[in-house]
Amino acid sequence: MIRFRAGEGLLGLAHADITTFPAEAVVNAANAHLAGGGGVDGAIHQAAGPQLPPACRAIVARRGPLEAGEAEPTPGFALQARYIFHAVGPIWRGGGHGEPQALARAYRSCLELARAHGVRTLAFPAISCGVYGYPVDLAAPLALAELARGLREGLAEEAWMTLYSAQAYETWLGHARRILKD
Ligand code: AR6
Repeated sequence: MIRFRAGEGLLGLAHADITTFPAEAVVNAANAHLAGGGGVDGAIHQAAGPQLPPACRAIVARRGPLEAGEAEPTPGFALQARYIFHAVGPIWRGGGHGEPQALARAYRSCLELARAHGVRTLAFPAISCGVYGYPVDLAAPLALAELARGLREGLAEEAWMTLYSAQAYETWLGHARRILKD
């Protein structure tokens, strides 16, 4: 676990499972219909319990499917976290279809939800870096820069990247050491 400073805020990296991470809000790498799935989405649904799917369905019924870059909140239900911010990342299609902008927006949308809901600490998975195929060496610097920018603006106090594998943690750490200050 390591922390970097970003203005008044802290940007942390942890080799951890997001479902048990002690943050006020955890971010889910969801799909447009908030329909659940595999990866971190499956793990969060499993841990949050049976109240989560109806809450997700109600959101999509109210506003329609989410575009890449958007995020919507639900309660955390059985999670320790008070909220789940369901963010939809872009599907990687080679990088020339607005993927970087959409990925940056996904992180930004969650920081703005944190601000709106009085959440000071939130934890992110590596959005789009699994099934959606975003190359991690491109996603990591972009995500870290976007989080640092939001923290410097005071949108939240602490943002954590929870990396599920030791290899992912090392990759993100390498990028963080290059672009952030301890
Ligand atoms: N904690 C933290 N990170 C995790 C965990 C966990 N418990 N489990 C997996 N990861 P993915 P995407 C990492 O595929 O690429 C779903 O089916 C994982 O190693 O979960 O945005 C949705 O329903 C990877 O680095 O999300 C969508 O349809 C990262 O989380 C689609 O997949 C994200 O991988 C979204 O794809």
